[in-house]
Amino acid sequence: MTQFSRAIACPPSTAYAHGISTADLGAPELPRALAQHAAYCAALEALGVEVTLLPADPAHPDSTFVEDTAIVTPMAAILTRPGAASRAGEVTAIRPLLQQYCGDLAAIGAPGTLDGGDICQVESHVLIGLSDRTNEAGAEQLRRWLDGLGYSAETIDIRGNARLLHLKSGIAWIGRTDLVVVEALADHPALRHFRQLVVPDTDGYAANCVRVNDAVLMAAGYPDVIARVEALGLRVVALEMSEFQKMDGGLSCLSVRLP
Ligand code: CIR
Repeated sequence: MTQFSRAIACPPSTAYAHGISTADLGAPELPRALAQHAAYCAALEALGVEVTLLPADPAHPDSTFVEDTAIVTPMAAILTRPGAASRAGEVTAIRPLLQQYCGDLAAIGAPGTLDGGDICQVESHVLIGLSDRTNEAGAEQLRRWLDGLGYSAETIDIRGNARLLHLKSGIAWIGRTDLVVVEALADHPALRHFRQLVVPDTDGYAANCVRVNDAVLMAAGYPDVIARVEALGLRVVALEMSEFQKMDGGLSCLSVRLP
């Protein structure tokens, strides 16, 4: 499977608490969020991933969720067009760095909108979530771009599922044919060829985990899900995510990972 050697992340800024949230878990504490972010970056570094930080950006409170701004494959990268108006400008910040690492960049254009959190890559097959952030036009632009790379794609419509902001809020590919998936998505036809580790709704937040090289980064506090992933023979690195969960953010959204 793809080995990651680099990642781009962005620390939460002084405006972090003003980001979009439906979680109803209270306001995030910035010092704690910064400590959790630093631990996340240290975990990536320990797995052999060199992390480059974008400057914290108070003009964009959600900019720490950098995954939503770009999709990177081993061959090429594409900038997204985030579906939330307050996040549109975030793409500008990552563009130069991504250009430096990936060369020429494609971009999703109007009327398409697309958030990276809706994109679940499984080697050369990609699951695209249709959500309140990613519309049909954005999904179709991405599908055509992926087709040009020789990738296949399938959409999963999560609109109407209030628990899922993005597709990857409820699904993660952790290697081979293994998916961690929330109950609500478990029977979806697009997932029929996968072995599914289905997590109960009470542990739904743990479904957003990330396979990075020989380990899986997972949210701490979900011992049952962690034990089941470990039972597949995988090493788990558990990370405190409370201050990101408060702002509807999962583990995957804190980085753009690059081969
Ligand atoms: C937002 O609503 O856009 C942010 N507060 C959270 C984004 C989380 N992104 C992700 O899971 N990929």
